[in-house]
Amino acid sequence: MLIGVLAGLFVVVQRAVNARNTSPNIIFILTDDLDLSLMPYMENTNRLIGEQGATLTNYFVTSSACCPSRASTLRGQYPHNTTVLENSPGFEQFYKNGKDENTLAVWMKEAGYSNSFLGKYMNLYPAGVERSYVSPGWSDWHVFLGGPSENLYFAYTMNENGRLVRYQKKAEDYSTDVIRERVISFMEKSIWWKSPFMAYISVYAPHGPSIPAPRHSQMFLDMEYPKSPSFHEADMSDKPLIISDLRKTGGLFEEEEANQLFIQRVQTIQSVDEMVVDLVKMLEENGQLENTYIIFTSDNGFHMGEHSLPSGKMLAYEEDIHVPFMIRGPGIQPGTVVTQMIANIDVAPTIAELAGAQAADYVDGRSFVQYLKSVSESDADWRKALLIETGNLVGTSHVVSYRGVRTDKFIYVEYESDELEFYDLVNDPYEMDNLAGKLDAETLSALHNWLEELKACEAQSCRDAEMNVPEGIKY
Ligand SMILES: [Ca+2]
Ligand SMILES: [Ca+2]
Repeated sequence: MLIGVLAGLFVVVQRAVNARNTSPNIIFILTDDLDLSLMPYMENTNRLIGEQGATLTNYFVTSSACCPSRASTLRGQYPHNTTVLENSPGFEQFYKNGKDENTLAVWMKEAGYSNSFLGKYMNLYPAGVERSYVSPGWSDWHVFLGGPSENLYFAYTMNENGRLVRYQKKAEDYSTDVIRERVISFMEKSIWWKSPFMAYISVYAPHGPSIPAPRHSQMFLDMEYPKSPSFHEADMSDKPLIISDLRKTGGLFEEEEANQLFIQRVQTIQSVDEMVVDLVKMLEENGQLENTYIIFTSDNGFHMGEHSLPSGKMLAYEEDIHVPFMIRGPGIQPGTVVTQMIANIDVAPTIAELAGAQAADYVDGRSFVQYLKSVSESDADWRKALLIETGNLVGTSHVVSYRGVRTDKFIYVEYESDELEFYDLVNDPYEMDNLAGKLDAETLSALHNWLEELKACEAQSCRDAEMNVPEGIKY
């Protein structure tokens, strides 16, 4: 009898608590330059996020350069609409063009959320503004001050809610660990105030120079980089000159160099993997785990010797644009696999829908909540293509930008130099054989016109253009 009354009372109290806090919390973990080859070494992340929720097997970034990707993620727009197509001037461009005034954070704030940004906001932040500047919508702000030669693991400066704090080189200054402390503290405060929260955790790991926390520096020393068939691609005669030029500039990336860099990258992400354990534990202890979406992804991929290129990113090859994405949370069945072609421009509208917030009208992307909550192989209403676009590539003697369109079957890329690439992704998934020279004039013209439509699109016209696969593409 007593137990029955207590249980009844518990239900009543629980309902009252739920009424005050029914909006789900959002934790968004954005790594920097983490590519798919590293995922087998994120054991806790796989176990606590991926296996407990959904894995997106066809998730892409619409630009594989840091700043364009970050701007697209925050606003749900293609780079030509965020106006950030390059890493420099990066943040300054975003701010100057008024794009920083309205991002996901603002939509979430309007829906009653407390929002924290931790880590790397945008390249070269805070160029063009006061060093104490905090972007609109964020109630908690712990952001690296960037610079032309960024090393944001040790000896960096952070804007912490308007106060500039310099970190040194001691073990406890390691940036991923500092972020972990700050985010846990933000979550504690939000839970105490019964405020739904969004924590946007933007770690620097494993961006180069990949420096692990001291406690991880002796781990994984015997690892070998998993080399794909395109590693040291022997016949590069099919590739555009810009690609050959990148190769000449950097020299051949030797197998031993690839192994060494891979070891450092695996070591550097271990602190992120540990953070995931702490976040889940903290949520569980506070009864919030079942009311929180946790997302893990990366701002761009990375190549290390594929197509005989030196290590880097910013290109339209799969290694650079295809990145990991996993999400757990209310209504998502463990083990869900989402195969639709989803991109960083979809993240902001998706988080908004999960949170009950209103995304801005300017958004180019689409919410993919429908695929998280019920498994569907059908993509009748989903996009058939994605625009990939990047401005001037840094570090080359040629100033080159490109635009490309990727479907499930192929990718077509136009460089500013008028050089073209076309890969049959079904029969040539490693992009070894550029077929652009073999396409007939009609197909080339159809592809070119489609790309013209995509690269000028805005909001609904982007979603329409993504559906307009030209007929009669022969290859
Ligand atoms: Ca990056
Ligand atoms: Ca080839």
